[in-house]
Amino acid sequence: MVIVGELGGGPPPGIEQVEPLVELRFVRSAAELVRALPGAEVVFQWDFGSTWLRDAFGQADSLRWIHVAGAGVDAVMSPELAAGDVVLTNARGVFDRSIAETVAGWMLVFAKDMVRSFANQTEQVWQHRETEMLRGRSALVIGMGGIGREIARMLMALGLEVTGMARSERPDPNLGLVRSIDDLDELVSEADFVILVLPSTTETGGLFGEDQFRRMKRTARLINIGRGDLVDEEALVAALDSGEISGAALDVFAEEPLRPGHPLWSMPQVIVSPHMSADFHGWLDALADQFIANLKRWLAGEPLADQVDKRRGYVPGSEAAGGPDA
Ligand code: OXD
Repeated sequence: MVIVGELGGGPPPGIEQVEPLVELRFVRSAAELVRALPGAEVVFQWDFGSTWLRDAFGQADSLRWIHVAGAGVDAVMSPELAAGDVVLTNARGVFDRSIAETVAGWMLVFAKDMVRSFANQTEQVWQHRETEMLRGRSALVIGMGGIGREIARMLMALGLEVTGMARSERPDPNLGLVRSIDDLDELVSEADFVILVLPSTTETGGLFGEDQFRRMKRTARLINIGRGDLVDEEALVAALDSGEISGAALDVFAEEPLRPGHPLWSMPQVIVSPHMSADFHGWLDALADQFIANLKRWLAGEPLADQVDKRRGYVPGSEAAGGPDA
């Protein structure tokens, strides 16, 4: 079994417990992976953003299972992986709550004008202001897997009117109805907060560009915790600059880390978060434990949990159970 890369600066916590059960090969570079892949049946993509495996996929002569320690599987996806019978699993369910808390936090930061309060405090300025209420505002959550559903639940608890959107319309126990992505143009113009929770796939790339920003309310804010390529960043900067939308909170970017000097860094109405919306104290243990539990299933010949539909880029059924998807 090959473990790809480092997360949080090291190997998966507790992985030594499987050493008696499988032969472990740790790789920390693309070249090491090319050497380690032949003969390996399992790859644990610990650094979920590494593209080494996608690049070296041709060397994988015995591969049967890839586990990605992340919500998004885009870094490993390729037409060859999608077409073949290698099973792909991910970190479904681990991040639902922490991402929902992050999203709610950003919305409160916007509504309560906290950025201004922090700046004023630094400068010892006492400036009384009135702030917005979240209660009664509308949120459109695009992507209704486990993460999107947890966000929806939390925002409902804060008193927002929440609309969920997925690939197709379906009934939902909390929202009554989840709307189809075909209704995006109509619904995006009604929302005070638009929250992107989608994976990066051939269908979702560039979903938000000039056209969507033009449709949004001038007072609306965009929140993206999905993937950077869902949004045309140039169009976003233009929409923020011209006041077409009023703010954005972004955890993901087309290129990460966001380059120094990028206009998004210095816009006061933008929250730039370094791809950490999910990462709570203990996340590395939770990710490693999830993989080890699945490895034990694998060794026992049992079906693996959290299998990703490789054409869709997410775990089907997580619409109802928890996990990242559309
Ligand atoms: C991701 C993650 O997939 O943080 O973005 O897990």
